[in-house]
Amino acid sequence: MAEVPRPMFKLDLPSPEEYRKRKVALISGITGQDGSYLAELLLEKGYEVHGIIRRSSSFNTNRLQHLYADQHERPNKFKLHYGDLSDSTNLVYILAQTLPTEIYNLGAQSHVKVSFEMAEYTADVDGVGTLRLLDAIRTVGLEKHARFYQASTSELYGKVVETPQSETTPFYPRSPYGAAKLYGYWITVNYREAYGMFACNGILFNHESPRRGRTFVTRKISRAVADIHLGKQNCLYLGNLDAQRDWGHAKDYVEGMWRILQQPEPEDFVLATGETHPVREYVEKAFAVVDIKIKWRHTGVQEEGYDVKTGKALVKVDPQYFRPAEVELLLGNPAKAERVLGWKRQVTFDQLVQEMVTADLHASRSLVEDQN
Ligand code: NDP
Ligand code: GDR
Repeated sequence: MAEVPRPMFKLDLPSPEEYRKRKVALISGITGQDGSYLAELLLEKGYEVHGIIRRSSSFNTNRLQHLYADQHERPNKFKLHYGDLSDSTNLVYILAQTLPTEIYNLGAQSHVKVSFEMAEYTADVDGVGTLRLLDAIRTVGLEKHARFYQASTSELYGKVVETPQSETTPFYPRSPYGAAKLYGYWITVNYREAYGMFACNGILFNHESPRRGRTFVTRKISRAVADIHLGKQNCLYLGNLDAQRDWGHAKDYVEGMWRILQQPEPEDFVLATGETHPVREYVEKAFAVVDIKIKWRHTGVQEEGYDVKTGKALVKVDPQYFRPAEVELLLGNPAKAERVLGWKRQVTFDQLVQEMVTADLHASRSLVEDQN
């Protein structure tokens, strides 16, 4: 291997084998859906967990509240650090301060539709941000000590080239988000090959939960179903009802991330359920949880979903939610993860819908009580 001008400064570290006897994780994107589940999982496994959070004028640690509450029972086990994937110096500082054995890069501008409006920012954080973190690892001399997980995505596949999509399917991203994540994917592969880093991509298909952000379609639907059922909302407005997704539960997927970093060799893995469902099926099943049967009819140019008992339209298509370029079909092949990692999704599609609507019914009801 050719000589490279890193690390910039050498920390006095034990051998990689000795170093890895500790269990210390650093998570970017810890305040997000996956970050919160992963932090929980790693704490349960006895890790010391550090997370990078962005400074915000409003409260952004809701998903981590319960972990803070546990602080007194687990002193020095869970710590948050202000930082940002756009700030290299800060990443170097956090790495030198925390000395992680495993680094999970989950931070991202993760909304596909928003990426069309904030393309440059998305490229900077999701693409170059991955490079910044990888370079920071080398800068502090941790490239042989720490393992690196990159949150890659089924959005890399984009336009359908083949299904089901596996580790060998060619990529064809369809959004600035997908294109930025493509850079993140390849720079991770490149640093593995160039510098012998234990750096892996998890190519994860959509995964959801009651902690999913409310602008993603599953959570938007589950919350609307709860609010419509409780008389707080009249109608749900959606975009493309025919897009098909391979939806699993986030809790299962963070277990897969951890397993990817426990392998003897660094490799890339698809995590998926192997099933696909259209958005309209999610809508139908979500309304069924509150005993509403939805049927579809065309009104002029757009379609609407109505309650078969009352005839009232509860779902309408609003073109503002269409994307300039759409990913029509995602269906993953998790065979390699099942074989090598012994990983398999546990939560079925029906269980996922049930859990999300039930949680939103509870959340929506609590809000009513708060206001009363
Ligand atoms: P979320 O949108 O819920 O969380 C994203 C996280 O990234 C948040 O903690 C957010 O912080 C943080 N973040 C955003 N911008 C920056 C930045 N500039 N610097 C540092 N952190 C930042 O995403 P998910 O938890 O759903 O997804 C986790 C990762 O996995 C993402 O990278 C996503 O692209 C990827 N992915 C997700 C899939 C899914 O189905 N959920 C599937 C495949 C990949 P804040 O709370 O302050 O906004
Ligand atoms: P996606 O998730 O783009 O797959 O990216 P999202 O839930 O946003 O969309 C899924 C599909 O539903 C269609 N859709 C709508 N989507 C949203 N958000 N809002 C709507 O009103 C609506 N109506 C229909 C979309 O067009 C799309 O086809 C998610 C993110 O978590 C990414 O970060 C991750 O990489 C991929 O999943 C895998």
